[in-house]
Amino acid sequence: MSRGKYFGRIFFVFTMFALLLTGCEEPMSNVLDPQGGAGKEQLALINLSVYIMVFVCVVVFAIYFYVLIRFKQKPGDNTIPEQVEGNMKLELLWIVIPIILLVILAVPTLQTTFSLAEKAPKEQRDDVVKVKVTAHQFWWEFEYPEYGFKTAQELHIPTGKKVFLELQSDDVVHSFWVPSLAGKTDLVPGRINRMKLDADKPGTYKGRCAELCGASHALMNFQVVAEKPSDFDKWVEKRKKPSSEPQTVAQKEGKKVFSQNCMSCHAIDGTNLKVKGDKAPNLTGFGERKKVAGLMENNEENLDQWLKDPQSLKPGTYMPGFSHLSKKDMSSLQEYLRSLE
Ligand SMILES: [Cu+2]
Repeated sequence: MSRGKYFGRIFFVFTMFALLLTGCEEPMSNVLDPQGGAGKEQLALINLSVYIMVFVCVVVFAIYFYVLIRFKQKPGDNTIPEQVEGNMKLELLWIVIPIILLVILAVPTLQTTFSLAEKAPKEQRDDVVKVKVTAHQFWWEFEYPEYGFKTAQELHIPTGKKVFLELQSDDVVHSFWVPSLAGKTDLVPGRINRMKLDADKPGTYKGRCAELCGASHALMNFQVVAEKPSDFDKWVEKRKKPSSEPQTVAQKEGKKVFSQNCMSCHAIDGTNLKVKGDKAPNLTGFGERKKVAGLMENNEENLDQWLKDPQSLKPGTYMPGFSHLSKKDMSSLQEYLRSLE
């Protein structure tokens, strides 16, 4: 192969990689553009390790090329250059320098790791929000112990406040990851892990499961909705006193269909429905959620498809399909779900 062709091929491969990487970047989902304090602290660690690596590479390659040129064998010269094996000074130098570099890396890494996994303060504080996160195959449950309610698939947080998360799993190992806000933390059955995060600006940030956990691992997405503290407080009030009672005839019918088909797994707060399922996402305020099943835009078509054939959208989900419902029951059920605020 000619040299030109060879470099042409390498150039092609790298261009393809670059294109692939640009495809990875989604808005509001970028580790290198953190939108909160925790993400910034973690980016500082990434940067520190990159600077150290670049420094090591530059020094090693500079010495390498110097030696390559300086000690190149000259024509007719068969003498062996001075040998340095067993040289105490040199040996010490290349043991001590890496140790110093590792210490420079280790101290801030350990500090940040422990500080971001801190326990939440016991007392209730104005600048702190506590959330218990439970991962299930394949959905996320968010409980606000201080406010006394649970929600699913959408984690609401106030901007500028510290959010202390307690993470646990209901089944297998999952990993909680919101690229724009903070690095991953595993959720391990039988264990509680902790992490802190915060958002500077209001926005909807993408979250996902980052540990292979089953057939729909790649579909186990969630949203982090960061709001101004005043908007967050309004949301909390609404969740505490949700409007879950049906108004129209169709909605009333829908509530009946819900109580006969969905209630053993799903709960809706603020109704007179006695049994409160907690095997599946709490649906209080479902009409205001951005996504159906944490996955698709919350519109009529997607909700219809999800209720009729969830397996086709999230393989392995425990949600059964309800395609056997009559057309009328299905449409009133959907009307009721969409009315929940
Ligand atoms: Cu998972």
